[in-house]
Amino acid sequence: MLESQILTSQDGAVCTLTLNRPAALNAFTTAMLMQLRNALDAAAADDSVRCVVITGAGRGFCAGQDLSDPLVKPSMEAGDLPKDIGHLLDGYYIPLAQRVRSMPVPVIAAVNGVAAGAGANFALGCDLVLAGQSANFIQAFSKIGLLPDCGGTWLLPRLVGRARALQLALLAEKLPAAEAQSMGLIYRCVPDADLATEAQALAQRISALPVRAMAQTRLAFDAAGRMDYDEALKLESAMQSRLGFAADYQEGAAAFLQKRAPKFTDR
Ligand code: T3D
Repeated sequence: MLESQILTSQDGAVCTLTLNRPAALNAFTTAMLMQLRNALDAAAADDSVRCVVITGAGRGFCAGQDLSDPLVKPSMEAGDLPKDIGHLLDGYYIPLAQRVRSMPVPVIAAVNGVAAGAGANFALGCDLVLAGQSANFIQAFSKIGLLPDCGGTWLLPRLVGRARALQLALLAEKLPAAEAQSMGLIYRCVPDADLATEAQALAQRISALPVRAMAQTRLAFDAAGRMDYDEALKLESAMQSRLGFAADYQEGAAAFLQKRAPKFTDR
């Protein structure tokens, strides 16, 4: 039987998904994209999960789309018709990117090695990106005549500004994790040997916090990006109103006033 291309494990309230095609630097096949989305769906539906960590097996995080996948492999014979890559994006990458962005709990990318093309932008679409010091981010698309996908056109200018986004996308150079941190592309670069421990510790810490409010914060940030200031203020009010009725706010505020540790349960 074929080994699963996504490994799932759980420690307490933290679910870890591992991209598992190490011989190809975890490049995405269509089977893997489906399995990853299914694993995220399962984590979203499981009330015992309060934080998700995504990492890669072996020396890479993800080398982007597997260019040998029959769905995208270029025609090498005269007379073959080129394939429509848009179908791949519509059927696999868009639902995956949207799934991450709509998770009811925070998602951490633990980037353990190279993250290229859609692999880089998939990581950057997660809520917090930790990377090992030897990891690199590469917007590899321009090298093969494509533009940044898997959310790249939206994410990059917002994360680092237009000038740097164009630098990354046009030149497609390796961006070391430490530089990615200093330009604000990722949350933090850590020593390689500490990455897994740091990612799990962060996820465990988050899982004890009000995760529903965190997921709502992500939604509000994304929505505010499409609004003017007054609209964003109104949205904050509407969303805060709903959070104010939820158990976590009652618990958090009561625990503060009673000088005790809170126990958060909303999701
Ligand atoms: O049609 C479409 O493409 C639509 C979708 C687009 C979304 C995208 O993600 S486009 C971007 C696709 N990704 C790339 O172009 C990156 C290609 N890979 C590389 O440039 C390099 O592999 C890396 C810079 C990522 C790493 O270099 P290095 O020297 O550390 O490793 P390597 O030797 O190149 O790769 C190791 C193995 O992984 C190798 O296999 P082998 O020769 O040992 O059997 C290599 O072929 C394989 N591999 C790496 N990336 C891919 C891949 N196989 C298939 N697809 C890949 N993307």
